[in-house]
Amino acid sequence: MKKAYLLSAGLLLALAGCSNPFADQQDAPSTDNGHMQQDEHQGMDHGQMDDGEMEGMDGMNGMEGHMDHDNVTPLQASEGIQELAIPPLLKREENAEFDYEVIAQEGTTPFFEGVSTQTFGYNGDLLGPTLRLKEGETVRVKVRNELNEPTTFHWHGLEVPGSADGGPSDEIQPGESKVVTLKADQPAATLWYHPHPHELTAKQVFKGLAGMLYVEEADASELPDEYGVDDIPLIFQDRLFNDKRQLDYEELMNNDGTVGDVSLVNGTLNPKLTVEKPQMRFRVLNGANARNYTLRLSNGAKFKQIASDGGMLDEPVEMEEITLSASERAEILVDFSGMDGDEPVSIVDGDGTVLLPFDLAFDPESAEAEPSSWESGEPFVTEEEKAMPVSKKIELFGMMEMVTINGKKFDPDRIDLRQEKGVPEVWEVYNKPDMMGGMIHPFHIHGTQFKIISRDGKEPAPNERGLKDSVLVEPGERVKLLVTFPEEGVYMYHCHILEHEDNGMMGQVEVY
Ligand SMILES: [Cu+2]
Repeated sequence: MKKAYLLSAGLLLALAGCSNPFADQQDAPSTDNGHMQQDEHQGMDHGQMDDGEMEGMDGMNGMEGHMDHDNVTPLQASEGIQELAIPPLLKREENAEFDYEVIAQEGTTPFFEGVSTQTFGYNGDLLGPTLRLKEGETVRVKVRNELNEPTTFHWHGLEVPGSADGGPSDEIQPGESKVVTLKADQPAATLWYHPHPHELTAKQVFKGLAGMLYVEEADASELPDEYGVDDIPLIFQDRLFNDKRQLDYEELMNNDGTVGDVSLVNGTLNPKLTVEKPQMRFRVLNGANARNYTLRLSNGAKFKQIASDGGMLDEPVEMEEITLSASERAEILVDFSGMDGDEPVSIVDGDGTVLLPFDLAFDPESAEAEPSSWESGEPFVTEEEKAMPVSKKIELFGMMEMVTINGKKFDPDRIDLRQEKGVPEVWEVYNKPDMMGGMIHPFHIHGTQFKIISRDGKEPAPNERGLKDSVLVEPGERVKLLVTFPEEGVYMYHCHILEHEDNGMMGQVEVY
């Protein structure tokens, strides 16, 4: 259970102003420009260690800052002041040698009254536009680095050759650009893109680099699919600001995962969402550096999960809450019809903190929604697949800077595993506990959408019967994955707590 913390009073004052994080991006839907000021941030549990303190850390000394999952900084509730920003759609280029252009750049974002917070964004000040590809479509994307440091452009969840994946070996230097070819040769899914430069990933994501990447069905969908109307991306992130309301990563970072008390959804502080349609599809991304979210509806209503990281579930699964570790996605359908119109409804976190209040633009009691449903044909994992022997073992271990996979830290010059293209193998991922019990590690593999065969020998929950590229692994847990790489190249596999990744909790698999 989370410990209760007392937040200092007077956290939020509503004032007028403008802080739509996509204000200067093309095609940004207009929003109400509410604005707010925040009192001193609650900088709990973000102790830092220097290298000296880390040495000989075999006991309990120097553990301040360790992300004990029972002791995570609580989030401040949304006051529901600003309409949620919707990332604009990335516009297709005309008369160019490429189809899309994505530029990593610096900017400023007015989260707080009278303060310009230095941020990073793609084609704008914060976060990035949504890139939509059709199933089977091939596009050429020009990527350009206008930051003052190297970056890469990683297409998280897209099954592209290693050479197009944007891993740490694919750095683009400041001022440079290149064109990558992306083929969306996989089922419709909610993916995302973010930087992946060696030891700079956590900082660049923390400062604002992330965008949604959709693979969409080639044919018309039965599901709500009007972007920004009844089909809405929700990027949940927590951020920690310093006394000057800056995202000074070097000052604020925590080697065990930088967590903050400030909740942002699509980069909006204190968001609310005006809901126009009774049946809504939310594409939820945990875009945090480290925090796990457990999301539910404040009125206790159930919702349906329809997709996991890599596409549609076997069948829609009715849920009361969903837990997503860093980088995981879920598509959910919320049916507002029949809800009590007098009772406010919000998306809340596990401890009940309001993260996204809804403002219903219709009377839910008289509204009707057409529920979507389908039934699974075959079992998601066949008996044959379940009987396959484990051929690759992954052991996740450690915390803070002392994180390893199979006892080793990342070495760009070392290939850790090899696997043949198109040949499925069973990976067993074990999260080895330590003397303090251990912590959750979200395990991500590039270049593949895998199936979860089992968790500690048991079938995964119904909402995990869908393709995945990241999986939450509890301390002491053994998760078996069925992994197939459809393309060739060198791919990363790593913990998606971005500080763990930067600290070397990463390996390389060569697909031949
Ligand atoms: Cu980790």
